[in-house]
Amino acid sequence: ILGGRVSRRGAWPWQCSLQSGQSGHVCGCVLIARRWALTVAHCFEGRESADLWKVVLGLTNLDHPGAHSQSRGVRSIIVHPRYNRAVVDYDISVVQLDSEVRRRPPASVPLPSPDSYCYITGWGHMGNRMPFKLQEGEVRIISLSQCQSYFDMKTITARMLCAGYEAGTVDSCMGDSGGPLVCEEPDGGRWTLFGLTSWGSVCFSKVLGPGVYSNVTHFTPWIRQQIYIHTYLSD
Ligand code: 4AZ
Repeated sequence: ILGGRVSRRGAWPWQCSLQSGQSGHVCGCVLIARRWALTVAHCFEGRESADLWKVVLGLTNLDHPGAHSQSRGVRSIIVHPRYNRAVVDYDISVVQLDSEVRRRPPASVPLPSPDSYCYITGWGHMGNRMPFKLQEGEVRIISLSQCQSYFDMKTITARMLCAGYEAGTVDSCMGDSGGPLVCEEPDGGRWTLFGLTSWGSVCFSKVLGPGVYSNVTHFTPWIRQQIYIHTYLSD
């Protein structure tokens, strides 16, 4: 996250870190049920085997997991069958944990409201350094047509969502991928998951465009279907 600030411990309880044995933190992820998390498909490129991965929850400081953190193995990785690496379309995957976590996920019945307060969170690049402490940044949803106007070479599809901050001062960056874009209802009500950090031309630019997120609302039926299939129809 660029232009954000350090988050308070426990402020974003659904945020998880997707880690591989060799490299540690690779991507962000979001808990959506006690055994299920979402992330983006591109995190698994070239390493789709579940046993390479673990999911760590309740983390603030990557360097000091602490007593609040919980780690789970991955039972299955379900990459969207239409994921297209070249154009970063359908950039989403569902991750089944090997056992339940002791933490409640956010509400995930997305109903966008233009004046919601939205936040991105993650341990991604800050421009001059990688943080150990989870960062948060406030962003606004940008319309698809306005977003498309920044990108000549890429098409903004209905599977995407763009978000940024007026002068391009807050953005996601490398290492934030797969993490959440959540919005709070204007009256200070529930938090809803709208996006997963996916791509952008660069980090932090008012000229080259805002960050692009996978549009979770678009994928809700597919996510529910995968959870159903893997919960009730597989061994
Ligand atoms: C990345 O490389 C990345 N500013 C993530 C988000 C954005 C750009 C790049 C959006 O993971």
